[in-house]
Amino acid sequence: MATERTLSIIKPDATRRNLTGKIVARFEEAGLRVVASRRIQLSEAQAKAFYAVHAERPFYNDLVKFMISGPVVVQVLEGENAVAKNREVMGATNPANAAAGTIRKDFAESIEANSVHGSDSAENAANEIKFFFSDLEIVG
Ligand code: YYY
Ligand code: MG
Repeated sequence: MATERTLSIIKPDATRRNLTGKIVARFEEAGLRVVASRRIQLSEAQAKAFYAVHAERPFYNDLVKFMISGPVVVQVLEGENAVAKNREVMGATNPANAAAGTIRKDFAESIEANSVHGSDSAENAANEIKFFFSDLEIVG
């Protein structure tokens, strides 16, 4: 498996509790390298567009409100099998179902305030990375 890139977002519940460094350490311990990083306040339009795939789901409006409730840290992670590896380190969407030692098990507050986003396929990763970063901002 060649080196791959994925998009990560450290969500507002985690930045609010000053957990950015602890979460980045989990990525680095798993062999993922941070090759781009920016702390931003998402606009409502950006959050809606980023999660457009979920627009018809019952949780969409609350998810958008949550994602704009405070700063987020958007990052590009690089490594062997980065998409799957990041999903493994993150744990299941619902922290109640997340495996021991995962970010969501250890830090998430709820299924909504679940501390991190990670791309779920190589194709989505490419699109999500483009959503936030230009090629010049990614330094491998
Ligand atoms: O990729 P992942 O973040 O693990 O889950 P998704 O199914 O893509 O849902 C995106 C996001 O939506 C999830 O991280 C929290 C929120 N959400 C929710 O609030 N309630 C649900 N029943 C499902 C998802
Ligand atoms: Mg998802």
